[in-house]
Amino acid sequence: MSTILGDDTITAIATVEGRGAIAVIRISGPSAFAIVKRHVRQWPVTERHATLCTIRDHAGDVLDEALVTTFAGPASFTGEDVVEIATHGGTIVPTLVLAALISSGARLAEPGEFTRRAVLNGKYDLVQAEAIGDLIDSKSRAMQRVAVTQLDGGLSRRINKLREEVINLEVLIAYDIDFPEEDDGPVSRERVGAATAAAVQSLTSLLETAPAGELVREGALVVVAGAPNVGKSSLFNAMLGRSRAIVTEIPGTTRDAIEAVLEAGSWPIRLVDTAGLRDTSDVVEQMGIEVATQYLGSADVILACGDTVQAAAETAVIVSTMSGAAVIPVQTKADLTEAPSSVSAVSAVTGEGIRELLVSIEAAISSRHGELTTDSPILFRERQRYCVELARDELLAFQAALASESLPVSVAAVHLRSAVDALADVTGTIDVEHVLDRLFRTFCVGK
Ligand SMILES: Nc1nc2c(ncn2[C@@H]2O[C@H](COP(=O)(O)OP(=O)(O)OP(=O)(O)O)[C@@H](O)[C@H]2O)c(=O)[nH]1
Ligand SMILES: [Mg+2]
Repeated sequence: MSTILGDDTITAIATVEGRGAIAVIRISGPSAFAIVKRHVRQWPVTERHATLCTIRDHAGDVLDEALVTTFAGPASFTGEDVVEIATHGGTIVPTLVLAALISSGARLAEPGEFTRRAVLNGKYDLVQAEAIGDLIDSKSRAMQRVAVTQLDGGLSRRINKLREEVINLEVLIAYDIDFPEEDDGPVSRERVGAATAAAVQSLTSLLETAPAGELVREGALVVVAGAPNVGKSSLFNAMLGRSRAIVTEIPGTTRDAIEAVLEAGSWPIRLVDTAGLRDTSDVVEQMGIEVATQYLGSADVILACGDTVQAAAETAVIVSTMSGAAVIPVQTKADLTEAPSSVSAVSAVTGEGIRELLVSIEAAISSRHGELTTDSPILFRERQRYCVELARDELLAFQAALASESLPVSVAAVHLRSAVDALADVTGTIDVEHVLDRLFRTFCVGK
């Protein structure tokens, strides 16, 4: 693998700004070692070993005692020479060290530029680079799990395998094109048809993972709904484990929708508390109800609250007419009644039934979207889904041309090349020689 070196050396503070124990300044590029050497008296002798060093500015004034670690390219994050300097935290020290490196010739990195160089140097593919962003942006355990799997190359391997499947198809076709005189040669139409159908199927099953990916990213929308004063905000707070929404004994307390993120088993959820549904002349309350109605329309799960079994069931019927969501009737204030109920009974006061409700929510989401398997690859970004969909459409076009015999095979094969390209776009791999290599290796035509 040849390393593409950026012609300049970039640097940035890699940790979040503010008060903290340490900050890490990263520098990458052909002059990284030379630049850092100007500011470090005892240059670290052993690569990849953190060495305590004194960092100085141009005037020789001490800036900090810091741990310096060197990574010679290509065995580094970016593939270039990299140095990481772990200074004391806060704002001043890391900024002074950064300024010293810049004054010695480094350039302040653009956002994502370290990862960009890592991709250009083949250390990561595009999916993995996206996974780094997703890992950092993770808002739930589920998202973190998906991102770690993608970073490990799970989705990339699946994509590469699919691409190979299509390339194998191209190989079959190429044989047909090269040796048309062998009428019923080793490659029958049936064989091509079966291989195409199998590839379409593989792409379709991968596409089916996209909704789960979107759900992990966005969180399933779970809306707490019901008449005023039934205890929706109290339930919302009890599920979150903190007082987020205002609770009073006055009906009509909640006016706006309040959102919070939490996890129900394996799914991340966006839990929303809404204004109580009723006919009212209060303009602000009406607007709140309007907002609640919109949330109900796009909900995955609705908790239909009522302070009796009967009321919860009635609420469930009403919200079912307003939404296609899974509806769970929830009897609130269960501590005030003794009668066992057939619906989920919860108490915000005693905490009774809250855990069970979360289990029911998880089951409702899974029954709508399938079990979440974060350890197997899923399409997690719109860009990935778009490329895979494009690849499948091209294969379907090829399949149709093959079935109708409307086009010469050599022309129909253009769709296969487009499918391969679309899959290569997912991981950022462009490899046009691949099919030729494979053709000669597999068929040994001795040509
Ligand atoms: N005993 C008991 N009282 C509850 C429970 N949940 C809520 N309450 C009381 O019921 C009243 C209304 O609670 P809220 O949580 O504000 O009800 P809400 O449905 O959000 O009301 P609006 O926002 O006005 O629609 C308050 O006085 C709460 O203390 C519960 O589980 N047990
Ligand atoms: Mg409320």
